[in-house]
Amino acid sequence: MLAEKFYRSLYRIRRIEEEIARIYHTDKIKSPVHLSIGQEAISVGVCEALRPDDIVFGTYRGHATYLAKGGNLEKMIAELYGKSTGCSKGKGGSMHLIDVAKGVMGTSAIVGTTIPVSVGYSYALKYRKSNSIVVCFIGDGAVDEGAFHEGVNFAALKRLPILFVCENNHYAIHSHHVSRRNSDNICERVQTYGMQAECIDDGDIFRIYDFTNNYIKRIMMGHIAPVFLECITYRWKEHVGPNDDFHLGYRTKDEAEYWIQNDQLKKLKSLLGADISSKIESAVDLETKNAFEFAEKSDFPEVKELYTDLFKD
Ligand SMILES: Cc1ncc(C[n+]2csc(CCOP(=O)(O)OP(=O)(O)O)c2C)c(N)n1
Ligand SMILES: [Mg+2]
Repeated sequence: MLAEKFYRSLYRIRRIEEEIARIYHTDKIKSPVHLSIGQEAISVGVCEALRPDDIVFGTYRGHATYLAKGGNLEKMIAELYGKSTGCSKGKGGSMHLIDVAKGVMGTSAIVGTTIPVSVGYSYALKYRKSNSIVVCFIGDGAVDEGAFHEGVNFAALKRLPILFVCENNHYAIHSHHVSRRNSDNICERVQTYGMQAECIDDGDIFRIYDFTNNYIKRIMMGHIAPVFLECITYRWKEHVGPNDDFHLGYRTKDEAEYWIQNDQLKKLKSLLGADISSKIESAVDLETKNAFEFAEKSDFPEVKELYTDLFKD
């Protein structure tokens, strides 16, 4: 049952990020964290529709993307702790998550940098006649970058198998999108490049899943072309860090209220019987506990590791 699968993935991500927030003040986590709490349903809805060979690239707010696509949990937590067992050997932190075996080809701290890489990857897939797709997750802030326009244009021109997913939470750090550009209609801008673009404005996980599923079906039938999906969403926590930030004055709690009421996790739970949800929760709670213990027990990288992996051999 879809709701059960979605709930398991969504609850797992929420639970893990809440644990990250809870222990952050202890300084055991050695990297800044950009929590996805409130936005996770986008990664889950998209990734649940993907096949193992599909590829994702994410942003520095990438815990949800990495986990939803099956990235290894223990290695993610160890990475946040800066431990050698982390997915980037403890040298990348929360913003540089990767799990090649699961098709998570990387998240990046620099806004928009995964766009050209994603487009290049999807070009390679088409060239090799693979029927896999690339999903390139970006924030609304990335739309302001030149790389976005170059990437979208090239993908449309070459009819590449790539799904752009823009998580529009309205803000780039503390700047609202209407203070950053003349038009607030991102889809309209993308359509000028000759690409199909649609917006899901209510955060509904089933709609996000269906959209992705339909895209994959079209690709499998040989209709190869890029697509752009804008998902309106809301970040509950501060831009970076574990706290709330409504006291800062750049946004209001009222604005958040619709999204808090609309929490997909709560909605999914109401679709499941209490026995099913509590079974899922206990399994995830145990897995979470074990992952943090794994990170605690792991070692920091040795000093000689400082200069390894800087360049490809
Ligand atoms: C090229 C570049 N410019 C500026 C920054 C600083 N910066 C970090 S996050 C961010 C906001 C990006 O907002 P958005 O893409 O909407 O993602 P969100 O944080 O909302 O998930 C900026 C400007 C950066 N990391 N990279
Ligand atoms: Mg944003």
